[in-house]
Amino acid sequence: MQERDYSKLHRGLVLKYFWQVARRFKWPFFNVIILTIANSALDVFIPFQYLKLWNVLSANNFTAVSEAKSIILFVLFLNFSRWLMRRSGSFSLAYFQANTMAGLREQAFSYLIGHSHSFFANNFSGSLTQRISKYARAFEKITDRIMADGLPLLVRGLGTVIAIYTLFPKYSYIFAIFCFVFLLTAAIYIRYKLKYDVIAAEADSRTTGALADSIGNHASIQLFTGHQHENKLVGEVIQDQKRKIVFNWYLWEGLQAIQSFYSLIVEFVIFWFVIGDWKLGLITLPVIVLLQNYLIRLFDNLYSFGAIVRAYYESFADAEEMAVILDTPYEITDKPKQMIENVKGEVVFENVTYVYENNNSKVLENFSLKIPVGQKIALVGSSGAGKTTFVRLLMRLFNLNSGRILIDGVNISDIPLANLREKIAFVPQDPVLFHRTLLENIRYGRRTASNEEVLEAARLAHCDQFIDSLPFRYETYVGERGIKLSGGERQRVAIARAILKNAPILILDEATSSLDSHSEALIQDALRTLMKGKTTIVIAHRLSTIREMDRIIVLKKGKIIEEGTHEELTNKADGLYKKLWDLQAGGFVK
Ligand code: DUT
Ligand code: MG
Repeated sequence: MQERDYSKLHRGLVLKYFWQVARRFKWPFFNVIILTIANSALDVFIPFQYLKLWNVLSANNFTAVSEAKSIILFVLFLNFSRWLMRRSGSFSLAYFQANTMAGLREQAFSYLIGHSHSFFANNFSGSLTQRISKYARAFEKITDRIMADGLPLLVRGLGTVIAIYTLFPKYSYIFAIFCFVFLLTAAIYIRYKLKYDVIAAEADSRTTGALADSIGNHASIQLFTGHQHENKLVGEVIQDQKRKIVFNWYLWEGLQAIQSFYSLIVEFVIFWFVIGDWKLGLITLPVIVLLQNYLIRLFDNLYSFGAIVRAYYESFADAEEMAVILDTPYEITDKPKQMIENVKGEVVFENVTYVYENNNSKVLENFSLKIPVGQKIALVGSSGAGKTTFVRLLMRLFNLNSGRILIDGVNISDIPLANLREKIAFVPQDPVLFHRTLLENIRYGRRTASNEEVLEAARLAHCDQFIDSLPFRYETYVGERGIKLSGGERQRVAIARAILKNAPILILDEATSSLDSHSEALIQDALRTLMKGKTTIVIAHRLSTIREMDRIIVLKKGKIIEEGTHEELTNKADGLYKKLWDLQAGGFVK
């Protein structure tokens, strides 16, 4: 978890994105505010009626009964209005919060998912998921505190001071000073305490992390009998968290202690004065009862202030993590200049240089390559040579550092992203699937495809062999990331998607590496059909699968070191390709 700095919260940023969604529901929002204010004002006004009632009853004359009755009828009316406002306010708040939270989740997801490949490489998906829900919850937390405590505190605090002023100014000054000191102390104290909140929150995420790491490695723990060892490691983290939490809770208790001490003193001071004023006949019994009534109610409200300040900081800090992402422009800008239609499939790399952010070494440097329309090329080379990077650049998952890439003579950075990617079918090295049905997963290749077309693609990719043996066949859910399928089965699903997509440029990154030789031979057949008339880039370590390619390109550290057909390259006396081929074919180097 990142170190939080509460003094530098981007409040404006958070409010800007909250408002973007909340303004769609501004009527329920204003409704809640007005009802809450009116309701809190009545809370202050009603005890006044009781004061009148005591006065009437203590006067003890003939008209007292009817007057008293009309007062309590009026109180009934006020209480009924309060009930009505409170209830409809709650409904409005529920409507407003639920709608805005849903809107915030949609807003956050919709923007976040458009970020670039590198963004996701640099941020854990688990923590991003958490940020979206924390963002929406922060909104709920802050609006809850404002409507339930903040606004009522403001109105009742002010209302009480004004009400008492009309009766007896001296006491209103005492009340006002008391409120001010009470709130100031709480605000300062909580600000000081925030850094311990951060420490406690960090300890909490450390515990979560340690638990997740150990549970995720359950297989290793069992294989290496690490149970006791893990108990000790995880136990230490839990104990450390305990120490931090206890200290934090003690701090909270400290604030409560100071506040209740204030209350005790102010109550004493007020009634000390009251006795004096009563002796002088300046204050009547009903007013004394009223004062005490106000005092008790105000204590309740004031105690909630600590929770408001805390919720305020926490909510803004939680929401800020997401607001910053919303404010980060996309790395890959989509400025549609030129659509490509009827793509023939000529691919040209011109002096392309690319460096990964986290890695200083250049993966591709001054790399040039021309693939004529319909040519089938193979990229080979040792692990880390830059093969996957090459195809990612062609799909514009990253921006180049220099150089350019052209498809049919059009620079790919001028082509709208959706248009570019619609023209390329890609089977990745390690396909990841949605936790949805097989049918939906395959259909992702072309979401408008009919069931028959999906089944046909599945048959061509030899998916039907394993799908038919599953209990729910095409309706089977594949588990998170496709974990319930074997590596080879996932590859076949990815190939079926590519077949369904049927785009003019086809890229296969180790597409059949996890298949057994028999399935691979069958799928090669299907792929051969698929490649017909398409520009194809095949990446493979198993060289037997690329023998028939028009051109084989051997990469080493991002540079082309050999190229030619299989025959040409195997005839080159001391070429790298020949060495690899001999290794794979004969099992040893002569
Ligand atoms: N690399 C990064 N960051 C990334 C991905 C890769 O720094 O997000 C580095 C690692 C590697 C180089 O880029 O040294 C090339 O990686 P690539 O995935 O292009 O290699 P490959 O040729 O596809 O290797 P393999 O055969 O193992 O798939
Ligand atoms: Mg690769």
